[in-house]
Amino acid sequence: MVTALFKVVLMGDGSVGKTSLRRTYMGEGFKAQYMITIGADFAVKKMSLAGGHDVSIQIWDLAGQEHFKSVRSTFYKGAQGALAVYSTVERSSFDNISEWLEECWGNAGKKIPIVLIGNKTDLRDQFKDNPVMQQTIVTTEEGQKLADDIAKMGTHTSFIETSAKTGQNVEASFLELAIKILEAGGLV
Ligand code: G3D
Ligand code: MG
Repeated sequence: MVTALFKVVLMGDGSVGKTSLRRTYMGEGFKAQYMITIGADFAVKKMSLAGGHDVSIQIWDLAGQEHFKSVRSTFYKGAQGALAVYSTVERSSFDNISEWLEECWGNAGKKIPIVLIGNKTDLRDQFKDNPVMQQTIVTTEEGQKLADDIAKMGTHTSFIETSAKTGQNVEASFLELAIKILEAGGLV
């Protein structure tokens, strides 16, 4: 049985839905604390996992600072896991995931566990028959392939597709990350 507090970071391009995922997960009514110095905020949520593990996760979210690499390095310090988020209707955000990983692992000082998240599946469903959108849509197979490639780099990795709008898989994403962190630490 493990009782722990994990620092996790939400990373990915602006507008992919990081803050929405955090809000959907936490529910209304929580107050994030804002770290003005590094342009990030954080909030804590407790979860109970199978096997009697009680973990709290402190979720760090960039507050609109995605475009300022210079302020982000401290954001990753001490992080034990990361949600790497892209939008399934914006291919450029998918293409940029490898840069986010590099930055994260570089600043965290090790290859911390990753849950790769393809968000906005509700929009992808809406756009699936629209020929104009086909080039920018990222399929489930492409997401899974990228997650497999990340895992091959020697990192505990999962892939989940979400909609912060409908709530689909949002809770599962944070749970999955907690499990990966426990696995990486040899705790389960
Ligand atoms: P960010 O924190 O990564 O920058 P935000 O992203 O959470 O601020 O989301 C950017 C915009 O995308 C917001 O719209 C938000 O409502 C929308 N969004 C986030 N996730 C989803 C999703 O899963 N589905 C849909 N349909 N929209 C989503 P606005 O209009 O407020 O800028
Ligand atoms: Mg945000």
